Amino acid sequence: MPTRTVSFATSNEHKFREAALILSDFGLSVTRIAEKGTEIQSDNVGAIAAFAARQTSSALGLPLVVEDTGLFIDSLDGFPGPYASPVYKKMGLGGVLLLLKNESNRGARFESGVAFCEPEKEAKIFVGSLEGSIAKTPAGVGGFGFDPIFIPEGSDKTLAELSLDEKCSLSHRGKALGLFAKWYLAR
Ligand code: ITT
Repeated sequence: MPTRTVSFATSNEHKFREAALILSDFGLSVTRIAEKGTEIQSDNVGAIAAFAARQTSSALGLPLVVEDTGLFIDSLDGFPGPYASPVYKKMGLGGVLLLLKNESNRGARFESGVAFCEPEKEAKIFVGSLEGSIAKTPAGVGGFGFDPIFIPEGSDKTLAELSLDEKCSLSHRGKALGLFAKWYLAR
């Protein structure tokens, strides 16, 4: 039974659902704030989340969490990295698969940066990553974003073929939010 509530700022409903599931395992319930602050340009997902968390927390006068995810593809020198959102919207999964056509090195990783911030204070940052590879073709209907083409290391299924519980138990987001929850509860 959740005993404490955390505010989570995101424009992404899927991300919110995953965050709520992950944090409920720690007895934390989550309230969504649909407005998330400015996404600065940086290679560092923790720094991106921290800037938005500090800005939104101070604007609303509320302690809150922001999470930023990047997808880093080895053979593309880390592209799209933190620019996963515009790349997903403009190119889609098909565009990314086309960039990797005939590429044998399909290694990739998701990185999640979680930032907790209280108004006018410095953000506290937690990071988690998930190593894996880019599939040759999309598979699965679960999850969101790049899940249908991302195969976690040690698996033969894409993230979109896993249940939400299975995805969250191994994901970049699950790891980073797990670190946040432990710290938050121990404060
Ligand atoms: P907020 O910044 O408002 O939270 P967003 O959708 O812009 O929402 P991100 O910048 O963190 O979130 O993520 C960028 C994109 O990366 C996102 O739109 C998805 O397409 C993709 N993405 C993020 N997390 C993912 C995940 O767990 N699995 C697959 N794709 C993901």
